[in-house]
Amino acid sequence: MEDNCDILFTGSHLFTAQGNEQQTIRNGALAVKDNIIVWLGEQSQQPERYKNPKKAYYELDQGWLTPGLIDCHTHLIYGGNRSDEFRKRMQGQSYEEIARQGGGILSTVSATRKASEETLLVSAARRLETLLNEGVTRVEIKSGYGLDLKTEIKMLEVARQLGESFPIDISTTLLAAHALPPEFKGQADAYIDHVCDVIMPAVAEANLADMVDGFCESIGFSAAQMERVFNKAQSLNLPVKLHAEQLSNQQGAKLAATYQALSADHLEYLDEDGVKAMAQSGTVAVLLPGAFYFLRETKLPPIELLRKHQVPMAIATDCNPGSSPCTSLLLMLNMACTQFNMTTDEALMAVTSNAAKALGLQDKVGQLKVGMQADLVHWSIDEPEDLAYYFGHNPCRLVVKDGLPILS
Ligand code: DI6
Ligand code: FE
Repeated sequence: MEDNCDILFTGSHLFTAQGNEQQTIRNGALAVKDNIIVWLGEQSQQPERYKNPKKAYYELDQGWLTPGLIDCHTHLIYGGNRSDEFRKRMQGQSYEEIARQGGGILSTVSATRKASEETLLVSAARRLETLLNEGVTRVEIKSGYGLDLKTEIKMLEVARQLGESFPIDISTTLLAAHALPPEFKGQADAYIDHVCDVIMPAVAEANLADMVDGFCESIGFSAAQMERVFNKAQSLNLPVKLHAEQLSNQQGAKLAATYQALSADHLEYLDEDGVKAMAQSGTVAVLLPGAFYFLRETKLPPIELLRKHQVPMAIATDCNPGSSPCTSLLLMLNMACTQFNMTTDEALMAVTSNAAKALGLQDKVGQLKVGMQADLVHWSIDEPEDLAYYFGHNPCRLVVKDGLPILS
């Protein structure tokens, strides 16, 4: 039949992440054609024409079908690791002290510059597979451990290659303004010139970055320096986001909002002015419970204010060797609830529709809705909130991506 579908799912409940009365559909069915969702609803209402799919029919045994999860903030590609630094921190040194002594981000920069593309690819692929096994179908990956043109490009090329070789979509972000490289010591403004005049145009020309990010912090770059990066990004038509208010309040979120940033991330030290600015510009608050936990931060991000001003909240792993060596987005769901006092509903939206928004992809992924890309996960859980309730447990049973089953 002309009007048939390719893939049909029945026998499961649906968590749509639409945030309306269609948020959950009990005893649902969902039909896919050309990798796009063409119908979803109660199984009893299913149109006749979708009953004999051309490619695959999944008769699921209860459980829940959700959109593929989205990890919207990672530094997944890096050389070496920093367990030695963890040892030092556990002996009393702080993250900032270690950074000021030339360790921290710069030690990963040195390891990443030395690593071959192949080495970076293999180690990042392992981390990516772990995410995929927990139902993650899109991952944002930042550069930022090269801090020179050659290595920033090497990292972004590895990110693009991962997207080609894995059944997972990758969004790439240029984070050249992550730290001051040793060859520019004492010359932060000159490095920002180099980022704007050399690195950004070359990366844009090669179409290697979907977005631009920076680290606005006393151990990173000032708001004035970030503004220069954002101006350049705007002239290259690249959307921006920002690591803001992680260790102190630098008014970074406000600046990011002025540039219609897709997201401002971390935000432990964000104040109400910053929250209001984000609400106005529609900037997503990306919260990173892994970094909060691993750095033993005690200042909580202002969840109550974000809620009050209706700023959309996302959660991500921040997977990186220094502040969050974590590859479990499900664990982040649990920690967003237990540590940040997010509700289980907020946590679920934070890894689906709001995470898509943080990447500017809210019209394409992150919801079960007619017209959306068919990135689908089936979980053996009784209720959607079980995804936030369990920790150290993976109820993912099946991922369907690009029309093909990945796990079972
Ligand atoms: N904040 C973070 O938590 C990561 N980057 C950043 O700007 C950590 C990066 C690292 O320590 O390697
Ligand atoms: Fe980060």
